[in-house]
Amino acid sequence: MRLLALFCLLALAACETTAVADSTFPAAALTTGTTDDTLYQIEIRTAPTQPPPRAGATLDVHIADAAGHDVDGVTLEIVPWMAAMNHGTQVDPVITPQGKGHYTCYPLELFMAGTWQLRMKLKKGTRESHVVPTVDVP
Ligand SMILES: [Cu+2]
Repeated sequence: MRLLALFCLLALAACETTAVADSTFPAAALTTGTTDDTLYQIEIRTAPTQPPPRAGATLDVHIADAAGHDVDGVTLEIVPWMAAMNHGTQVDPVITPQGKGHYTCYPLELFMAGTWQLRMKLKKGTRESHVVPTVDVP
C-alpha cells in the first residue's frame, strides 16, 4: 500500500503539463446518474477522448430535472477521487456554466488508470444534492 501511494505521488508529479481544453463532446453520454434526492438527472461526456485521457480532460455535465428539462443556475462542485487508493487530484477543476443545462469542468486530471469517482455537489438555493458517478480511465 505504501508503494502504491508513492507511485501515486510520482505519477502526479509527472502529469503537471497542461493541455488545451477541447469542447467537442460525443453525442452519447459516458455515464449518467441521479442525485441522492432524485431531483436531478445528470449526463457526463468527456473530451478530447471518451473515456478521458489521464491529463487535460474536459468534462461536460448536463443537468436536467426529473421531467427532463435543462437546469441552469446550479453551483456545481466536483471532487475527483480515486477511492481504491484514497486520493484525489492536485489540481482543482474549474466549473463553467455553458447554458441549456450544460456545465464544463476543466482541467480534469485523472492521472492514474483505474476507476475514479466524480464526487458532485449541486447547490441551488438552499438545497444541496449529491451524485457520485464513476469513470474508468484507460
Ligand atoms: Cu491512484
